[in-house]
Amino acid sequence: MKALLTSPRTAWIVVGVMAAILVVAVTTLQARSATASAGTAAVNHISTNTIPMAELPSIRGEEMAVLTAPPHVPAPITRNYATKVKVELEMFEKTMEIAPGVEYNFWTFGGTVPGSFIRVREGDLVEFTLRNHHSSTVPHNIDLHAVTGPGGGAEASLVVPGHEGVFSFRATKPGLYVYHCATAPVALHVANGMYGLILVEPKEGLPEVDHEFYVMQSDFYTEGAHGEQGFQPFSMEKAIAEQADYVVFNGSTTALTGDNALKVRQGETVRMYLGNGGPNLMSNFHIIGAVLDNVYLEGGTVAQNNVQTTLIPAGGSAIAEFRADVAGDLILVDHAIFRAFHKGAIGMMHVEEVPELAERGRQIFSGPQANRPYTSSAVIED
Ligand SMILES: [Cu+2]
Repeated sequence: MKALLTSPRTAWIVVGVMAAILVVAVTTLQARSATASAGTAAVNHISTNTIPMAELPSIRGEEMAVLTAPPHVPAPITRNYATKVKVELEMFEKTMEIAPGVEYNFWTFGGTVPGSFIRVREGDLVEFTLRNHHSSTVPHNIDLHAVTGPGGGAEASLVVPGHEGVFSFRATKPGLYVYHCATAPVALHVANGMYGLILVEPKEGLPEVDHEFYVMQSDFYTEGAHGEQGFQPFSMEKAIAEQADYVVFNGSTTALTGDNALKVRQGETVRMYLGNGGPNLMSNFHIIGAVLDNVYLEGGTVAQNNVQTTLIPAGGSAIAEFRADVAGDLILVDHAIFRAFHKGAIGMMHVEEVPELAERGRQIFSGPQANRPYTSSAVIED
């Protein structure tokens, strides 16, 4: 370069070539930028066309919402019009067993973990009254993932102990949604059990089934190790490290086992409203001994068929449907399997045999046909 610049003529040639390169580069950049903005415009155009403005149906009359404790679900909605649904939900602290002989001070929506199941219809106007019992030690609120609006209702519903707050929202989008407390520190409120599910039933309804169940997974962090007896305080350290002592369905290791097992009869259809409160872990939901015929992934409106294990994120849900074709016990687990057998994420559904369907069941699954000694000819070398 130094040698080239010794001659003024050569120097001008170099400058000329560099200027030409610069012009080409700038032109190319301009062309790319034009293409990019054309692309952005096209995307915007598509998105505004594919999401039409929802028409809000007119509201006729009003009714009180029926709330249920897990594993129960309010009856399907038979109305064919939108109404004002009044939900009244009270929050209070309650010490309950998280495992046999292990007590935990849960913070609850309605006295259960997960909280009361809420069922409304697409288009309904939901008037929500949130009450914080005077014995509570802290303020609470509610963020419903079904709400379109700031904080999912959190700011509008913040109440100190002994107060109630009221706000309203339109259930514009059908699906199964998580609700949870969103009062700072949010993670602490969620870790103590403040979550539940709200179903916004599509206006055309859901196909009729024989049973509907409400099952929600969550993880808990205690000062003592899993199974350590007595009252166990919350461990912030383990929660931050995501080292769960308990991973459970419906708030305890025994909520769905023994006498609490879900019960159906052979040939009956089942719909499960599944949720995951977290606070940290994803649920790898699986039913040992069943294939899920339909799974509405992530609680939305599109169903996948013939699913073995469905992933439910923390703060997410799924709706699973199947028919109990074979009699016997089905086992609900988180298929991150140490959680099932060592941390509590296990439940049972007992399928009672129906005599007329017994033979059909045996054609689908034989049960044991042989168990006998045999002699192997294989030689195993070390
Ligand atoms: Cu709270």
